[in-house]
Amino acid sequence: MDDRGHDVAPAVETTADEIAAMEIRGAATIADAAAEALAIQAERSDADRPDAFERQLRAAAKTLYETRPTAVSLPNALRYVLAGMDGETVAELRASIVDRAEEFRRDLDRAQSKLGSVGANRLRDGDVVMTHCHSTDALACLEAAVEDGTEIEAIVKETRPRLQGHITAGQLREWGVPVTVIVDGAARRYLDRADHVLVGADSIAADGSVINKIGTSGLAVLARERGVPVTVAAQTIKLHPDTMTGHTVEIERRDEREVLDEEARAAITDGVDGTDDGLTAENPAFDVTPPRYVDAIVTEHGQFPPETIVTLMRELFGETVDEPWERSEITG
Ligand code: RI2
Repeated sequence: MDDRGHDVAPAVETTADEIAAMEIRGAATIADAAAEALAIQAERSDADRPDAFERQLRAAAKTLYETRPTAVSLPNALRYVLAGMDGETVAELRASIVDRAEEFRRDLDRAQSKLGSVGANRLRDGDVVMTHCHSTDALACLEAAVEDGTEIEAIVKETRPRLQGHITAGQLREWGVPVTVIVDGAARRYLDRADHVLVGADSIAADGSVINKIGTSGLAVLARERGVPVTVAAQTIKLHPDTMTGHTVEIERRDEREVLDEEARAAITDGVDGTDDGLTAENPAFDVTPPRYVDAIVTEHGQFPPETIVTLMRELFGETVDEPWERSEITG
């Protein structure tokens, strides 16, 4: 039971906890896990009436929705799967959710590989690509380039505080790509050697702004100064439809201990464990890169200048979006 008295399957709670703790991370992976969790909820539901089943599904979606606020792939995935809930009986409703989740996950996979081949077309033999954080969409471009036989090298920013750059480095080495890992502060120096900056996105706003791991905007500004093009690899599940109606994207603030753990804090304060020692750390997980610093957004529908992305957004999402997990009535 969740705190509103609805039965949420323990496996859904586990997925939600893993997303919140970033054991499941990365916008596409989160979307995939959320769709899978809804299918599990449907399969394990003990509801004996259609209305009870629908309420359980909405409660599960809400539990998942409330884990992390910035990657729009999460609500987009939940919305998509719930929109497919259809039937007169619990058995029909269950089958509709399971099928829809499967379709969503298949499409997600396909979109990433399509996007990868579009992104790979931007790369030439001998190119050096600078990356930030770990994005499966960005890596799909590099994987497709490697598969095409394009010789590339990577400069991988480690990406404080959680060092997701190490995941990128590991993946690239598996594919045989020469990798140089640098600290985030070294980016400007190493941009002299880079031909591209390639990053992912957690959300893309209607004006073409890119919301991605903290540090992306600074990197993009430096890249512009150095004349290095910035490519954002993002499936359309990263498009944030609410921004078409004036909403902004919430930037997640994570625990300050990711920046300054207890040991580091004690070293700074000389062990004085005061509640108000005048020392705070802040940990915004994402930042906003204005469209003027982005050269292209690469999607499964091709590449777009950021300022034109709203056209695609309108086409794919329409003008309005709702939050079905907040609905109390039954749609039948
Ligand atoms: P894919 C990550 O956020 C990074 O910001 C990365 O660029 C983005 O998700 C997209 O990842 P976090 O979950 O969907 O590490 O391209 O905070 O895998």
